Amino acid sequence: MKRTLSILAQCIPILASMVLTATSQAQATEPVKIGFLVKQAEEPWFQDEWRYADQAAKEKGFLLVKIGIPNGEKMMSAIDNLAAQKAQGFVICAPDVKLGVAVERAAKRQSLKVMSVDDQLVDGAGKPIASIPHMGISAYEIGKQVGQGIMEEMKARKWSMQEVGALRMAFDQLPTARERTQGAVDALKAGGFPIANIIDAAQAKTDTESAFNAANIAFTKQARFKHWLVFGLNDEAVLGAVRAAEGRGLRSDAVIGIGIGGSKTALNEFVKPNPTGFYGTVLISPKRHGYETAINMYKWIAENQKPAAVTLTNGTLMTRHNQAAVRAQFGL
Ligand code: FCA
Repeated sequence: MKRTLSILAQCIPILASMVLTATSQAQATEPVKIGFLVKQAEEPWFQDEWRYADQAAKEKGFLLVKIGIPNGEKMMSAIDNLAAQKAQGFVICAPDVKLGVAVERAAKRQSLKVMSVDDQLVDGAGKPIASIPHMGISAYEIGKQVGQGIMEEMKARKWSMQEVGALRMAFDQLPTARERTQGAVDALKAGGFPIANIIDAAQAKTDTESAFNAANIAFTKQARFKHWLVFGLNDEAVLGAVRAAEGRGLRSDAVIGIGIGGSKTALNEFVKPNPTGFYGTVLISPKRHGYETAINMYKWIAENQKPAAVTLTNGTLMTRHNQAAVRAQFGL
């Protein structure tokens, strides 16, 4: 009996170490799986982001799970779904930044790492959640580039500013949208544009259709202007307004619109044989936002390297004339 006990005692550490080795092997071989959740999967910008995130997955050999999350409910079930599939983390552009606390809580509960892209998540008081790493655009600066671009083109056309309206396509509940259009407004003011001629058109959503509807109302109310400048948070906002202007007979000789993005929405306009009121866009980088965030998340999971708290990317004005060169500069 004594002998059996002593053999057993000798075996325990061996058994324990076998169990430990098996567990750590399981952890080491558990494939890295990363979610990439976006609020508007049909928007070309987000399609591009996904495409570049896929490239990162291929390069590093991790699995990428792409899910569209048009509302809070879909977002919460996507996070649960990722946990059920044993993902270790996700990158997110939420349908509403005020869902920030819910995102962070769900991620913690499921032991998932989380970082945000494009739209920075905020807490109940509207303050950015510093513990969630973020990659976004330098919204105010990029907005200023938009404002300077439309002012320059307006001056080149020698329009009399008194006859020009400037349409701000507004989506003010989203901080990055507010900052972008504020940058443009400030550039207009700095260029001497009359403040009274800046007109707001509030969009219900950030897509082309909502922009079209909002702009139509504004154009009807402000029929006194002969020419229009148009700016907003993205290419869809400006495109919707440009289409609404066309419906009222205002074409490329009467409208100067500059968007933000530079994905297919803008490129489709540039390849049309005749220029439209969609004069240009500030190209931002879906490659950095898709590829780099996915790589950052991978390194966080596999190498325990937490991404920088905030990374802001910049943009370059692109028109139909310089599109190829500017895109090449961005490695697109
Ligand atoms: C926001 C906008 C998108 C895109 C992105 C960088 O999420 O809604 O259209 O501009 O920022």
